Amino acid sequence: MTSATPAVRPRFEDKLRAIVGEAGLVTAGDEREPYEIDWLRKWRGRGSVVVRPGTTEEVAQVMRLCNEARIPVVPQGGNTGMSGGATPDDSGAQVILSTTRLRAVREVDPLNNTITVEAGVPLARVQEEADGVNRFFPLSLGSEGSCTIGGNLATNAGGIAVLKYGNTRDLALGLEVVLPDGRIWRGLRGLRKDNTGYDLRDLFIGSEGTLGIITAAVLKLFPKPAARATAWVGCAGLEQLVRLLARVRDACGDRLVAFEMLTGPSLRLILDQVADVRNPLEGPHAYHALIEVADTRDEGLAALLERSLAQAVGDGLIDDAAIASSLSHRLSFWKIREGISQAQVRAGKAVKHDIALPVSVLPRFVEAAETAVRGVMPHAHIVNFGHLGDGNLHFNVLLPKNASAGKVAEANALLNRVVHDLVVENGGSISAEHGIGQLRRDELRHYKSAVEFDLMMTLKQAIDRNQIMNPGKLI
Ligand code: FAD
Ligand code: 2HG
Ligand code: ZN
Repeated sequence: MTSATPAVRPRFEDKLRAIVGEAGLVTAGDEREPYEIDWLRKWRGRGSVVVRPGTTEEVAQVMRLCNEARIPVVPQGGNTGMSGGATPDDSGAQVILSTTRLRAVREVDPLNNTITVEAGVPLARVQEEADGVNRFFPLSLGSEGSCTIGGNLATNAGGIAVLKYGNTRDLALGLEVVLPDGRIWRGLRGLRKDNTGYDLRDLFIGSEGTLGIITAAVLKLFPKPAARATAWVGCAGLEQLVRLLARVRDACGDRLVAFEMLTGPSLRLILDQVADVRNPLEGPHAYHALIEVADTRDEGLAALLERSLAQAVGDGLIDDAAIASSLSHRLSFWKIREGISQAQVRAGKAVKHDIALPVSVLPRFVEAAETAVRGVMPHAHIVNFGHLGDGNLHFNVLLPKNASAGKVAEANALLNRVVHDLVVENGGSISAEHGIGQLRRDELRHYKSAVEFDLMMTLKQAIDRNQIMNPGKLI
């Protein structure tokens, strides 16, 4: 036996500090707090430390260290996710890995129509960079000022332009990913064609931080629209809106970019909770749509939309419509639509259902779902709105602000079962765009077939052998 004093092992934190420097570490409790609570203020956890690497190599070293020490890692981008995926548990043992210092725009290539950005770049910055070279990046969400490209990819975010451009998965060409053991997959290819085996890119998109850290991506750019026309429509029922959607699409083709829906009660909630918004139409309507068409050339776009809507009013399909007459008028329509999440947070506690169904099925689904919800909760405040054009509804139920955590959990379980059973019976999905996170983890287990779940688990175990990536989320 040696009598030498055993070397004191440097604390884990010091090892992290040696990799990322002082600027890359947040240790104090009050400074950690913004990373430990989500945007909705629905989940609160406690991390051991927040680490903010500044380069892919630093991410790789941090992951190697955590993997060797078997320390769980919770990836976090802008922390705007709606499923609790970026919040640590309350053990105080998990490291929060924030990508907010991975902020470089590595390349903009207008000839290849691509942009290569690091994961922590906010979505709005990508839109601006594209605009700067006369191109367009179409992903658009209410959170675009704060959410990051890494988070968009990890959740496969949807938003308002999916019906024309697809979701984030459709907008990504290549990825760079740090694996749980610290190896780096350098897949930043700007190719439209690449048939070289299993599609690893698509495996990481939508994996919600459970398979690795996305550190950079090559994204597609598009021609910049030169003209837009925007309308607000009121009508009596969802059936009418679905028929209007088909008509506008027939008339405008792929110039139709957005077709968003708000029920009367959803609009009421926004008007009550959000400052400086007003109903674009006279009088109440059971359903509203915000419709936007865009084109690279302005060849009577507004007139085309106007004609199509005038005909729909004439045929009694819709009751009223307003076309935005200026940019500020257009933005006032979008301000209403984008106020809905904040309005829910201000007014109560929402039980959220982020569901997708075939568009043609939506009217009968909504009728059945409203009846079923009222069957178990007669006075339910249903806040139903969403991206009608791509079949994605946010069929939420708002509970009072003072509802206890127990009551919220109880209502969540009860309403999830009622709504999700109907979704699945109608060929739909229990998560259209917000992902599974911790919110729908039990629901995923409940509804996935044994084969599908087993395949997902096999992939998870193969890539994250020590199960350190975002435990308790998704799978
Ligand atoms: P975070 O919230 O930080 O993380 C989300 C998930 O991704 C977590 O599981 C996290 O672990 C993982 N993650 C984050 N970064 C990485 C990375 N680099 N590598 C690996 N995993 C990572 N969503 C929509 O789809 N459509 C909408 O219309 C929409 N509107 C919204 C409006 C508002 C007002 C708000 C607050 C949110 C909205 N969202 C919407 C939800 C949210 O903005 C998106 O899910 C967004 O993609 C999350 O990005 P983020 O950077 O904030 O990710
Ligand atoms: C939206 O469509 C977002 O506005 C948020 O996806 C939905 O607040 C919600 O439930
Ligand atoms: Zn949405």
